[in-house]
Amino acid sequence: MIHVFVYGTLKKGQPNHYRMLDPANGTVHFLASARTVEKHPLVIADKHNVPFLLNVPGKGQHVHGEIYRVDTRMLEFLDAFERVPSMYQRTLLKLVVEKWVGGGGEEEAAPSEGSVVEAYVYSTTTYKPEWPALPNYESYDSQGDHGLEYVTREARD
Ligand code: PCA
Repeated sequence: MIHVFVYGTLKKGQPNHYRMLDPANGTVHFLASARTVEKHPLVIADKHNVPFLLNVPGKGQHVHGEIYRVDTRMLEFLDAFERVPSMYQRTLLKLVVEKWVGGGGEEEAAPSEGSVVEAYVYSTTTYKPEWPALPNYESYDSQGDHGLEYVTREARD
């Protein structure tokens, strides 16, 4: 079972979520909402207003996101889309389950609320020196009060 925790534009309602729903990219099943066990800075950076979870545990907030079960094809798609390893690095992260929905047919024991699970996350260790000082967020929303709307891949020049 491959589990991926998404906290940014891949979440439901965010600009890249539809890419996970395209069967050509593989399959996903939503499993749970969750938060990072350790605090991490989630910042919005670069000229395209891209969300990055900085690999700086202990700083920032307990970041909220969604855990999905994905197949290897989807994992390969996401790695390519997130430009691993140059833009993001995919690492395992500990998460506190908020609400486990599960589903998708395959038997998988449902962890209770508050239990700790591990999933892959697209975080970055290769950030610019000023990024840790940027405002950080607990839960990413491209349309949030910050006004830093995400520039989609298609809209970039
Ligand atoms: N996509 C990945 C990492 C940041 C982003 O926008 C995600 O949603 O988790």
